[in-house]
Amino acid sequence: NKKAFVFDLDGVIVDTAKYHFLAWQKIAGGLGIDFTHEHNEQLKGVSRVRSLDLILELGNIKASEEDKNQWLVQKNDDYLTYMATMDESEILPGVVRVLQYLKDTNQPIALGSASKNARPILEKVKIIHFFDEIVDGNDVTNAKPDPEVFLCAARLLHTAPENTIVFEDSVAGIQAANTAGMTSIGIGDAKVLHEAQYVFTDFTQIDTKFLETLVNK
Ligand code: B16
Ligand code: MG
Repeated sequence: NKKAFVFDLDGVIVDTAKYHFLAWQKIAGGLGIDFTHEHNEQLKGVSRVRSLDLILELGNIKASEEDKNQWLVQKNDDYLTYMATMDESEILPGVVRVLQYLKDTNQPIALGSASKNARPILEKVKIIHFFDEIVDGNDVTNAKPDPEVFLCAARLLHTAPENTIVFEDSVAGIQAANTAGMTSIGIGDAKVLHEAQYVFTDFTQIDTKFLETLVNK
């Protein structure tokens, strides 16, 4: 059966979590909220709007839509400034080798990300050419753990969900892949990602033999 491979962006292909963190910390700091790395974990895979709501909940702050919109713009402006400095060195270890193997064996590849900045990031780190389809925060209405983003990617790649394999670093993303009936592969901490069917600390741990079994499953 023909397979398809879907990659999350932040935390899977590039380590942008640190930039999201710095940008959110500035917003939170301005509001007198103590926003830590631990809090940031809970924002992984979560949309920009929902992330702000979670930060405001943390500080017990009720805000007008106007204020919220202004903070969302500020946060993204800041994030874009960090993004401007990104290059190939930000690609996480082992990612290119896995993408190259899939390309060499003619596997359909898509991006499935909650980020609205996905395309420019892929361009900046120079790996956009690996992707047959890109589904991101501009294309979907329901954020992970809703399976919409991955179902949309599978549809565009003309592959059934049960033949689609998802690489994800967030709990919400693993849940989305599982709900879609896809094979979920967690990238990160096995304790955090215990709902995933397979977990690897990073792509250097994924060998060609494992990729072959996925392709031929
Ligand atoms: P943006 P992913 C997610 O991307 C990030 O994990 C999350 O931290 C971020 O808030 C979200 O994208 C929205 O990003 O502000 O750039 O639209 O992990 O689904 O690739
Ligand atoms: Mg992610």
